Amino acid sequence: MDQILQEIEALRRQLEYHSHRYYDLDDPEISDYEYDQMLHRLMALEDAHPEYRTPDSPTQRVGGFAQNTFEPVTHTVQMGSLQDVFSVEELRDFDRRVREKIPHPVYVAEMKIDGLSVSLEYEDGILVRGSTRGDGLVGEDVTYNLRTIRSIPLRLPEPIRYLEVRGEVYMPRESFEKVVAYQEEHDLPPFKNPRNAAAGSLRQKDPAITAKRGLDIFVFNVQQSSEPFESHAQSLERLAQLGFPVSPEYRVYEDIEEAIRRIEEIGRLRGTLRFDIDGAVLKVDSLAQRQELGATAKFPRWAIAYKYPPEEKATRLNAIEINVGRTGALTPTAVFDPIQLAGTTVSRAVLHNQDFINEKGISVGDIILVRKAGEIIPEVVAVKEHQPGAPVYQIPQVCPACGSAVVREEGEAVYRCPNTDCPAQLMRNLIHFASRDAMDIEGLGEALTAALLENGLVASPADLYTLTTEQLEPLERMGKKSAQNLVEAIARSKGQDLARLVFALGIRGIGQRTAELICGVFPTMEELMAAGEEALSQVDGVGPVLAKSVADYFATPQNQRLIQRLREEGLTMAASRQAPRSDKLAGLTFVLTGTLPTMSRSEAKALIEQNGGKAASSVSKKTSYVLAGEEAGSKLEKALQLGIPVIDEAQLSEMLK
Ligand code: 0OX
Repeated sequence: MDQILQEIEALRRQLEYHSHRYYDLDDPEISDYEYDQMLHRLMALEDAHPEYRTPDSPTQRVGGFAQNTFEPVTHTVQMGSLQDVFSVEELRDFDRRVREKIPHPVYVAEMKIDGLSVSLEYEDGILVRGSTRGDGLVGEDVTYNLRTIRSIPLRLPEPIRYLEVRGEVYMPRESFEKVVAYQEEHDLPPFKNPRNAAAGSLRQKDPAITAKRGLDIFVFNVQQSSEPFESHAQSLERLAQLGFPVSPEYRVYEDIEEAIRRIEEIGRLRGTLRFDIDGAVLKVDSLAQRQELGATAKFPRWAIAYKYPPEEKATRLNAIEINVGRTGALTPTAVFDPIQLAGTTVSRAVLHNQDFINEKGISVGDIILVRKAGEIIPEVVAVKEHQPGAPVYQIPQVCPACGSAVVREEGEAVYRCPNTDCPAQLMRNLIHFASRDAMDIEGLGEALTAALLENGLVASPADLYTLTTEQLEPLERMGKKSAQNLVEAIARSKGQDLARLVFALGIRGIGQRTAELICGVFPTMEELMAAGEEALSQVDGVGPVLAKSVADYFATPQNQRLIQRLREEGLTMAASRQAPRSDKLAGLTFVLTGTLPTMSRSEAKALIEQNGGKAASSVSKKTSYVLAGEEAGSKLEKALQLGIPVIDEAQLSEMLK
């Protein structure tokens, strides 16, 4: 046999063995470093000899060579959905309807995992395709992403001719917390809840990103199989035997009341689980009886979903904090004794505005009811026990940051601090100015901005551009290198185009999209400043309110001075002619090397950045792709060594289509 193939197969056997020791036995024999080296060697060999790549190779767990196509997949067996009910009485009605046809049904009660339904297809024991549920009839091919989920077997212990299983991909709470921290640290848009995070992760083009998100799965149904089954419970047992993680702690009942007690118990256990559930499912066990019961136009008659009400807890409201936002809006936040809700500890909730507080009659010291309705941010439902005699909380009439008298404009629900020099507003403004979608100044986060303000180093976004490494170095947790990096990042941001700058200015109501629309019509700062309310309101997608907001902003002398200073510092005051922005490359890091056929390196870099990607200067394990042209040198070699995929200019263009 070919020597290369022999080495490939030996590496696969070793990697499978060590992965089993690490993940299943929690008893590794080799270091992570040694494991990674073997894996990268295998990746490099498979890259060099794609004819030897197999769908069950350990390299499939980390992604890297292929992109998901999201091709439509027509499900051979429809992936139906369940009828939802919200009361125990409706479960009894369901049982009565079942018993009209089946006098003595056996039921299976399961948890309803809050994730995304997927189908996994195995041929001769090999996972050949995985797809999302879609509308139940047609889903999308996400095979490469699903292969990165560790608990999904790539190869079954027996070469079963054909098997299609259905399961729910979810993000365990532990993974979710890590993802939240990562997104925050890298100024990336946050996910609302584990379900959204799982959905976003499964819909990544690049499986290497999915691989890092810590997804997991529970399977709960055999869709099709070359092996016959008589009951659901029997099929779940078989799936467990084949190595699938099956529906957790499912139970079998002959009495509906016992099944209901179990469903209520699952409801109480909800907060203690490693994952989110949004209900319980009750299913008829016998597959023949399922046939007999059939389905309505929408749902099967043999199964039903019971949805739990959002978990609520009582706690003491200890304080109400007031935060001053970028536009001066005063937002009250409830601070209460920590409680466990949906598996996480919470101690704060937004109170929105004075009307919300009045409506619920909230005072500090009250016992309040808090719930988490699927979102990270919890909400105050009601006051449970009012502190006798305490008046309803009033938002202060002066700004807590600068002491200016607050104003509430007609038709607005919020109080605002009118002082544009207010330190709290300035802080929010600077953070927004530097954020990823605005000027994208890497490294300028909340803590550093606060330090710059406290030390009197900046009082306006324009001051950022005069900062020197000497001024930065003495700041806490700031070394020579990071000071240098920050100064460079600030200088780089001068090249951002007009739309980013306009968004960065933080004009009230002007988001990224509106800024782009406006700059499409007024492509220079001069034209934009001269435009006036009337002309601005003619821009497609810009109504009179936004037009007024922009015109007012540029009519204010203080803002005109800011623009003038930014111009003097050398910021770009024109819209770019480059391809439109997208987030197609979000989360991907590229390293450029060699001469590209049609683009200069800096054009390619701008293109990557405009589409949400990053361009780095050296190849490391964090590199997603090396973009190589002619006469590529050591970076290309390094990429091959590390098994990092190498693409050319045409492939980059393909990714942007
Ligand atoms: C879940 C879940 C979803 C399978 C065939 C028709 C009903 N989210 O955990 N669906 C089903 O059952 C489907 N069971 C589950 N456990």
